[in-house]
Amino acid sequence: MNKIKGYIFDLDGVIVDTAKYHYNSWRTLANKLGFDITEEQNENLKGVSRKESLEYILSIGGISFSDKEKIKLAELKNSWYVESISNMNDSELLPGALNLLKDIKAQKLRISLGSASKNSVRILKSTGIYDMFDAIIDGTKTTESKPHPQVFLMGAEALKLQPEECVVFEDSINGVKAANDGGFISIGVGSETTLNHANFVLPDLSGTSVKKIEKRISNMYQILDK
Ligand code: B16
Ligand code: MG
Repeated sequence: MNKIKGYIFDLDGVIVDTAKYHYNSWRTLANKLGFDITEEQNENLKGVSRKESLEYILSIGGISFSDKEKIKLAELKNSWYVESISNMNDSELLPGALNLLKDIKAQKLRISLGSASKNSVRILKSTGIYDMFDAIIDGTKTTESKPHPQVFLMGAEALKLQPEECVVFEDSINGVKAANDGGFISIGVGSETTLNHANFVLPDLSGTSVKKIEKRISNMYQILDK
């Protein structure tokens, strides 16, 4: 078993709950186009890029637009989204996220972001955790969307580590698949049933620590070695 030296975090659903802001903004767009979207449909948008999310929304409404019009619609949604996250602060960090980040830093291990969002820097800065990241890989740097492992492979590379030396925290099925396919240890954050392909699942990050994560991983390998 490799020593874990790098911790790669998805953003929405792991560090902050921006899904509710995405939902409201997509819903406003859908309503303006004459239809509605449900919270269940919003689940399918988690971890999905802005462009692909728009395609999904338009498919729900059964409406087609030209590529140029789609760019305008995505920009419009993003302007509402950016407005809604403009007042975010550290109170919106999800339980345990800050403590775990501090623990990783204290142990001199490395941290990268691995997010689809093109607004990640803004969110990390407004929640006060930007400086804790050694690398930030997000939708402004990637060409492929999860479940493609690119975002995490770029994260490991930026940390100068091999995938086997890194864990990935993810709340989406596509993100867990991306981590697994890239050769990372995947830790699902959320429902055990939904994220059953992760190496293991935590309900959230509260109460966890580098030590506890290392122990879970070492137990996992002990079982595999038997
Ligand atoms: P933006 P993650 C994802 O974040 C969100 O879950 C997803 O709903 C959103 O469409 C995507 O970021 C792109 O976000 O419009 O800000 O570029 O989970 O990959 O951190
Ligand atoms: Mg996510």
